[in-house]
Amino acid sequence: MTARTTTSPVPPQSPAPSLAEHWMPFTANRAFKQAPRLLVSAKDMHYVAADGRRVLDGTAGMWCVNAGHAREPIVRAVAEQAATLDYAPGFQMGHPLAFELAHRVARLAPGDLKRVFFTNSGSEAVDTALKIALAYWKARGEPGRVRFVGRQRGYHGVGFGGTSVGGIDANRRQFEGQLLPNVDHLPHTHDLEHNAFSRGQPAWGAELADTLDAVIAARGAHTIAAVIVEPMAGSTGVLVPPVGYLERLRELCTRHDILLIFDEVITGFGRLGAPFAAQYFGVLPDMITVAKGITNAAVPMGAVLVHTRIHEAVVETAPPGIELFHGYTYSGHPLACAAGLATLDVYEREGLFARAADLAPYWEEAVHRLDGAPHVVDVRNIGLVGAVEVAPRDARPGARAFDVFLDCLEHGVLVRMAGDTIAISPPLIVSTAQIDEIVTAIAAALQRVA
Ligand code: PXG
Ligand code: PLP
Repeated sequence: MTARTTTSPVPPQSPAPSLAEHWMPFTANRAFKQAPRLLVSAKDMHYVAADGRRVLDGTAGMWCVNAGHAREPIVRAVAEQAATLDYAPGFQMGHPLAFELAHRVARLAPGDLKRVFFTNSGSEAVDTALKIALAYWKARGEPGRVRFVGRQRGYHGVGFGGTSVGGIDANRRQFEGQLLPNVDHLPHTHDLEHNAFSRGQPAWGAELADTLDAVIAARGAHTIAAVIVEPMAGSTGVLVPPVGYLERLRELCTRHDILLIFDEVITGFGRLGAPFAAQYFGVLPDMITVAKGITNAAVPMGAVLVHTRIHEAVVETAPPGIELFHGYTYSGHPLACAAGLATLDVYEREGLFARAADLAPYWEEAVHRLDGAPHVVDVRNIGLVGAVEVAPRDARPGARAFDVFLDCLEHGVLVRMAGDTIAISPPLIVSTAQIDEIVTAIAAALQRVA
């Protein structure tokens, strides 16, 4: 190391960082670096951009900042934890906060999903759930149950497991031929012919769940470990499950003794106005994967909520020793646990899940003001989630929605695009005036874009 010899002070304005080295995730890197969009701070419902402009957060970051940004109790909990116990090994050692958080999460969980395995992301939660499913069937003496069933347009993160059960073509194409074998995909449930401009759950489409029956007939139930679906598909552009659809998936899985996994990375922690979508829809899966809102995104964390009967088979009846050969350096990281506990306190103290439920009718009315706006082919909503689908421009899928995103950002509102759909999902602390502001910005953008 060379000693610093200069005595000149640090320049008051540090130079803009080089953009070359950071290979950005899911980003058109070359275009971004030509015209970067940088956020430098955030508080409650707003970001501040690098040029000093305030931006209203219509997307809770990326569906994760459910209590709003930089909430004081969460900031304090993380800071204090960093100074108290920054890290503790999680294998064959523990620290109290991980147990406390697991207990608190289990209290919110539906049914008997009372065992909690911590990960650091939704992707890791999904891969963990798939591995738990395999371990469960081995423990149960049915090692031939190795197949997974996902769904077209499903998003389950970017691990090899999640990519394999996922059904977004663009995410699979670069890795074709090298994903998990033994995966089938159900058809997605998006059908504008029957369901355009639905409010809440669309009426048509429960029978789409019967395609699972065909997969079972073709493969044999004795080969299928688990079915994994997002109860409401988020990333692919907000696909709301038709009335009766999830119930039918549950019935088929129960009848054939197949595990049902709900991927609630987006829907967990209040997005629909209940702790989990499982409670919102009244359908009980065997495992739930979560991430994002579990810590209000202040520190990365994910988890799998597991039915006690699965835990019993894998853990309680195993020979002495390690029961599941799986885990992460940062499973149950102290900072994430501190953030999680403080986050659950904020949700509870402010009644944010109930608040989301109370706001949902206003939200629905507001979002459907965009019915009939230029280019719009569908508007849909559920809980505090809304989606505006536009007709693709020429043969360039996503181009028009991207322009809407850019236009809204220029006018101080952050929305997301997923293909040709503009998705909105504000923090659950959003005001009705801010809901209006988001919808007005999208309406104005739709008037301006080509
Ligand atoms: N499952 C689901 C249902 C998700 O939505 C993941 C797994 C993966 O989580 P991690 O933490 O590994 O990213 C997700 C993540 C978007 C968007 O714009 C959605 C996600 C992530 C980033 C952007 O829709 N979902
Ligand atoms: N526990 C937690 C962590 C919560 O977030 C909430 C709701 O926001 C509750 C309990 C109680 O739920 P509710 O306010 O809907 O009665």
